[in-house]
Amino acid sequence: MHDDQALFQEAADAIVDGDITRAQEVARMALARQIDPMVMLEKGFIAGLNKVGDLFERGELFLPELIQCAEVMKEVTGMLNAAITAEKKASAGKVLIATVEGDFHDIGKGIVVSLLKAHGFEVYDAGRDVPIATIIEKAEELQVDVIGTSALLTTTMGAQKDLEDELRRRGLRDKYKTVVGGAPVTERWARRIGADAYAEDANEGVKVISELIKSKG
Ligand code: B12
Repeated sequence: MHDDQALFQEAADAIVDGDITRAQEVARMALARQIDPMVMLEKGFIAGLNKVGDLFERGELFLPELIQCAEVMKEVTGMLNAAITAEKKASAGKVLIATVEGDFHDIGKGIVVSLLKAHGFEVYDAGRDVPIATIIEKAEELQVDVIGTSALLTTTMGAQKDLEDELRRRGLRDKYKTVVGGAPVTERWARRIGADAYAEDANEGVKVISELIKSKG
């Protein structure tokens, strides 16, 4: 709808401007209009954050501004994630999600966690900057079906490979299904390191994790 388009644009602009008041207002409007929170995130706020990333990469925006934009983004994803989690169903499987060690990016991970919960998965969010040993200990403690990791930096993606190697070394590789995600991560990377799956975004994440759990039997 035309009005929704205008709201998506306002959402993106509020993120680029790092304007918390405007962003909260837009998020509240979206909730009141009952726009699907995932659509609002993807077409509005995430579009804005991607623009912020591009400006930062081109040197047109600096770290303090990037941090400000990210804080505004965290605030609105919190508001919209709460709306995503509203519908609860029976357990569809247990999933552990973490951002790997050295990596503080957790906005995307948070969206994946919320959408999985909304689809009835039992999700344990291990947080960000999580060492591999902690990921494995938590997976063992909670007896999860799937371990999902997020990496947003080319310098931290290697931890996803280290996780595969460490699971194998401990004789645990066949016990868990693994899925990897994050902006620099690709299907090819997943295959190369021996992960079971890759997902480009939260929607695809829910789909592939459902398939992985089915294939576990
Ligand atoms: C916001 C942001 C920050 C924030 C993070 C705040 C937070 N709490 O998350 C702050 C300001 C802290 C930050 C810091 C840094 N950042 Co930064 N950041 C970004 C930015 C702009 C957006 C990331 C984001 O949240 N995107 C929106 C979410 C929704 O998308 P997403 O994370 O990709 O997640 C989706 C999918 O990937 C997928 N997914 C993600 N994980 C998983 C996991 C699973 C299991 C599944 C199934 C799916 C899945 O689903 C998600 C939802 O659809 C990106 C640019 C970009 N376009 O990616 C740079 C970017 C990632 N940052 C970058 C850099 C360089 C840094 C710093 C090193 C800057 C510095 N000089 O200090 C630091 C590093 C800090 C650290 N050690 O981690 C670079 C990385 C370059 C590289 N090649 O590695 C980027 C690409 C910017 C750029 N173009 O230069 N950053």
